[in-house]
Parts: sequence; C-alpha cells; structure tokens
Amino acid sequence: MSAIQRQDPQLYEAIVAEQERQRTQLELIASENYVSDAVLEAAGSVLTNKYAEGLPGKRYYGGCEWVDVAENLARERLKQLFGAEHANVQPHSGASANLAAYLAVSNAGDTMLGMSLAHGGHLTHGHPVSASGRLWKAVQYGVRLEDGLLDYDEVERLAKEHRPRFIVAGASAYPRRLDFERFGRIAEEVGADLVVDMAHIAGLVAAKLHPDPVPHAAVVTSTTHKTLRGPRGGVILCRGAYADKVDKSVFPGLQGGPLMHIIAAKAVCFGEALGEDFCDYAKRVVENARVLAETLLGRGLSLVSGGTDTHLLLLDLRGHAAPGGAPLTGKLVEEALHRVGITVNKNAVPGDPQKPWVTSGVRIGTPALTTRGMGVAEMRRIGEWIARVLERPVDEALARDTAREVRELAHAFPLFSSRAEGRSGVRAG
Ligand code: DSN
Repeated sequence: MSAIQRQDPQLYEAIVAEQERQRTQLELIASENYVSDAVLEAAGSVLTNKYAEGLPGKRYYGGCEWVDVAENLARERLKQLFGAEHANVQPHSGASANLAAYLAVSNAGDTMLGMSLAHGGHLTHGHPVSASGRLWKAVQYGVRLEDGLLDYDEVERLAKEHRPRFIVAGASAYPRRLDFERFGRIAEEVGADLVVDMAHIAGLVAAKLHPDPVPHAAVVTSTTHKTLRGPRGGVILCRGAYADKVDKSVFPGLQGGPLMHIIAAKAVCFGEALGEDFCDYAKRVVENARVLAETLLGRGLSLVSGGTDTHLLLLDLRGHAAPGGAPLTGKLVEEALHRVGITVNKNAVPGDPQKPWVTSGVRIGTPALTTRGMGVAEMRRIGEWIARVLERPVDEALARDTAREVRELAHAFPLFSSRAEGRSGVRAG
C-alpha cells in the first residue's frame, strides 16, 4: 500500500482516477506529454525539501552542495541542447519565464510587440488580462485572415510605427514554422530586442526539425513539459550579455526559492533530449501530425493555414453546422470528443466570431500519443473517429461504438507499469 493511500485515501483516489483517465483515453492536447519514469522519480524526490535561493555556488542557504550538482547538470545540459551561452533553469513556469525575460530587456511601461492570443499567440505575449498587457504597453500582431499565415510585413510595419523595446515571437496555436531570422532582422531594424517563446516547439528545435531561435534572439524562453517531454516548468536561455539581468529578474525579481526537485527532473529531461532516441521521437511527432492533418483534410474538414509543419493542427469549424442548424463550436466538439475518450481543447481560430469560452476551433497535437508509441496507422484511425464524431456530435450510438474502439486502441498501447503504486509511469514507445 502506498503512503498516500494509507494517509490520504481521498487524494489517492483522485490520483489513481487521473492515472486511469490517462491510461484509457487518447491525449491529443498539443501542450501535453507523458514523462519518463526517471523524470517522475526526480520530480518526486527528496530535493523538494531544500531551500536554495540564489545560484549554484552562491546560495542564501547552507547545505546546497547536492542541489548545486542537480542545477549545474540542468544548466549545462540545457546549454548544450540548444547551443546557448547562458541558461537559467529556475522559472516555475513558462509564464514566469516570459515575465523574467521581459524584465531583463525592458522596464515596465515600455512598449512591447507580441502575437495576439486570438491569432495563436499567448496570454503572456501582451494580452490585456495578463501582467504582460497590464504592465507594458502592448501592441499585437497576428496572421493574415485569408491564409492563416503569420504576417511578417505587418510585424515590420507595427515595429516601425511603435518602436517597441522588445518583440516577442512564439505561439501556442500556430501550426507553421516561425521565421526567427526575419523576426531578428525586424527587431534589429527598430533597435528592439527579440524575445522568443519556443515553449511549444522546443522539442522540435532540439531535434533540428524547426528553425532555431537562439542565434537570432537576445532571450529565449520555454516550458519543459510540451514537446520537450519533461516536468512542468520553465527555462530561459540568453546571450552572455543578458545573463546577469536574466538571473536577477528570476531571483530576486520574481521568485523566491527554486523548486529543486523540478530542476532535477529538468536535468533528467535535458539528458533524455540529448540522447539518440529523441530526434527519432520528434520526427515521429511531426509525421503523425502531418498524417492526422491529411486524414482530416481528406474528410473535407478545414485546417487553419491548410495543414501543419509542426506537432499541432488547428481545426476550423466555421461552415459546419451542429444538429439544429446552429454553428458547430469548439466547445461542442471538445465535449463530443471527450465523451468518446479523445481529449482535445477548444481554441479560437483567427477571426473567430465566437467567444473564447466557445470558439470555432479545436487544437489537436501529437506529442503525447507519439510518446505512447502510436504511429501513422493509429493517426489515420483517430482522424476518422474525429471526423465522424464531428459529423454526428450528439449521436449516442456512434459515441458508444467510437468510445469502445478508442478504449481498445488505448489498451493496445499501455502507458503505466504500476497502477497500484499510484505514481509510476512507463512509456511503451
Ligand atoms: N497553456 C499552454 C498551451 O496549452 O498551449 C500554453 O501556455
């Protein structure tokens, strides 16, 4: 019996139920993944007990000799993975990494230029409800409505008009490659710093399947839990000239004690990403996304930008009707797919007439199912299931049949080795 089971049966039940959900359903949320046993073990280790404000060798607490080893491993591996001059592995999340990056290159009140959330950007890239949009004067760029592709000419025009202190490149729902070289040129032209948030594509960048932001940006931020397949958290890479400012913006600027158990798990993740198998994994992620896109397009569905170069696709539901004739929404499709055991998230499409809580789109990604060992044959089957649920989202008999097929497929690709322990996860492929 596990310690949690003995001590806290209510919580134990929730953990086991979540594990069962992950085991029996198909995870297609583009920003999620499954970590290895080693990452899970480091994240659940005794390093959680240690306070270590400061940096390795320069801490405000005694007894940091072993957490220093963990943090140095994480920093060195991360620098090696991306060829960066400096790394800070302490940000608790992507959002805090972004805020620290902005504080390192500017002062609150300066002008920033970032991609609008409604066009595939991120809240922290200047949305008015986030600290970024409240503390900085945020100007927003987006994609061209006619083809869904990033409008670099508009970025350049806005940069020249508003002279931002920094430009943020990066997206959370953009299925195409980002041209960091062009962003870098625009930033240089207007005397701005380029900050790249590569959270979604970090694993693809590491595997050289996506253009590399590091040569073009003053500062690069990322999360570690998406395509990089590590623990939930953030990191910052930067040029040597920004090292001190970045480190000070993270601590004492924004955070107190770093999460040393998570930093240890990040070190494990970066070690895995440096390994031989990771490039093959990343290639399969992209191939799976391409096949899933082709399958959906083959069933007459529309994708923003007409397809994908990355790990994600954005289904555009405009023009499709729900039963009763009302427009089909992302909310309805997310719920219908949830009923059959396929997990996705509703997502605004560029120019979306629906509210953000409803949307006309669905974002779909392949990192998690690729970790699970699924390949192109499974993507074709899943694409067919998504298409037929979309055609008949409230058909209960169809939902029952599809749910059975989903369960069978999930069963054929087992995920966890030891359910009873309530913690251990093993990847099949
Ligand atoms: N919430 C993340 C995503 O799903 O893309 C971005 O931070």
